[in-house]
Amino acid sequence: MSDNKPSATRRQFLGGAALAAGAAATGKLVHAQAADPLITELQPWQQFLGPGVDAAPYGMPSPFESHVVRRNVPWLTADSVSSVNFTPLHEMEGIITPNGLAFERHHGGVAEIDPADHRLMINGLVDTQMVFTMQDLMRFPRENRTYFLECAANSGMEWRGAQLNGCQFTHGMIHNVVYTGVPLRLLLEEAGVQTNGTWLLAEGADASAMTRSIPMEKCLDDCLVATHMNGERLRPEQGYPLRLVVPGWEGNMWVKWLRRLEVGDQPWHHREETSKYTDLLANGDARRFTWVMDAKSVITNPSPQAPILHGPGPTVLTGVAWSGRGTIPRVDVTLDGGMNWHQARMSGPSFDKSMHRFYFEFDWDGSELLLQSRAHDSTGYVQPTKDQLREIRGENSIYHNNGIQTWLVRENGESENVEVG
Ligand SMILES: Nc1nc2c(c(=O)[nH]1)N[C@H]1C(S)=C(S)[C@@H](COP(=O)(O)O)O[C@H]1N2
Ligand SMILES: [Mo]
Repeated sequence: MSDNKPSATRRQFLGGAALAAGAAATGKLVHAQAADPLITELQPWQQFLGPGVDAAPYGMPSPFESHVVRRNVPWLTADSVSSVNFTPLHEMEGIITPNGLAFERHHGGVAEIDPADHRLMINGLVDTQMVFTMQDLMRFPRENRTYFLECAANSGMEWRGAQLNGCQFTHGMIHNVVYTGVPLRLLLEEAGVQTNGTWLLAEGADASAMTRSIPMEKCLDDCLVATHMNGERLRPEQGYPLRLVVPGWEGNMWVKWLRRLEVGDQPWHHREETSKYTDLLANGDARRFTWVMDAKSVITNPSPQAPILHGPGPTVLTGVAWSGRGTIPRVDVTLDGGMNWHQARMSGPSFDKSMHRFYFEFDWDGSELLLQSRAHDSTGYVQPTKDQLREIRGENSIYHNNGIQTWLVRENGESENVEVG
């Protein structure tokens, strides 16, 4: 390394490239510093050999990314065994949630199960009761599909007004993962569902023995019994070695550590389903069995945990959108609390019942902004405002809040969770 200082022509080239990219995006120049010592001077990491290939047999993110973690809100639940933490949406790009960042929701902590000791049983109204080992399951044809999982309580704290300061906490009970699994239909066909078998009870092997009733129609449609997430085995937190995937439906039905499937002719009565997983309507009636997650979106940057640090000028806004009923062909964004809407640019794969990524590049004049995003799904449904939802459901709801989120961005680039009337 005799000459590590870039030549004048190379420096001009780098500066020129930066200028061209900035100009293409916004028509304004990004100012590159002429003689930045970080590019003109030899740096320590250029002078020594780094660790070799076996330093981390299972690789981890850069130590400079150590702030990118799941976080919880300690006052939300009494203890961490029956609790929840949140995906750091404001630190992510694309549509896939890395396995180590997928939020967790447990009712009895994480079960630690040796796959050699794990069994899946199918009983009830079937021709043949069956017990599968993990090896048995791996002999069925499997599929790869990308789906979001959203807890029905996501954004639940926001019903009465702006509460939590950051999209991680307001919207982070969601993850989006490529699952590998056996279609549930194939296992049910193997056991032979009897004609009066209209419901399925799914049971987990954890201490909470989480049980959920699912209509047979959904089970035979697109549910998976998943073994892998994002190319590797499920994480213990996500139900290793086996979890039920119920695409587009609320997270509590996606039973983890799946050990038993019982076919019945009516739904089972679950303690939680009647008390907790029920939406109260404004007139006091309960809205039961509302399983599909309606279209929803949130701007992840800028947001309270992700202020604008660069000042006025070219600014990239981004966020995510999803629908339990299909794809997201379109997202609108507003910078002024809904007076003017602009169509955002969708980027990345568009899968059914999966997260979608959107961008909106704009020239920030440095004045206050009221940012909102509004998702349209492939059925034509448009994400409602929080007030529109409250008209139907009142203020005492907890679950299924898919209302439009507002961030107030101040002149200094910091932002906070607000509501506009
Ligand atoms: N066995 C079992 N399955 C479970 C739960 C549980 O506590 N035990 N929690 C449910 C709830 S309420 C949600 S929102 C999702 C959360 O999935 P995650 O931990 O992968 O985020 O799992 C569901 N499946
Ligand atoms: Mo949940």
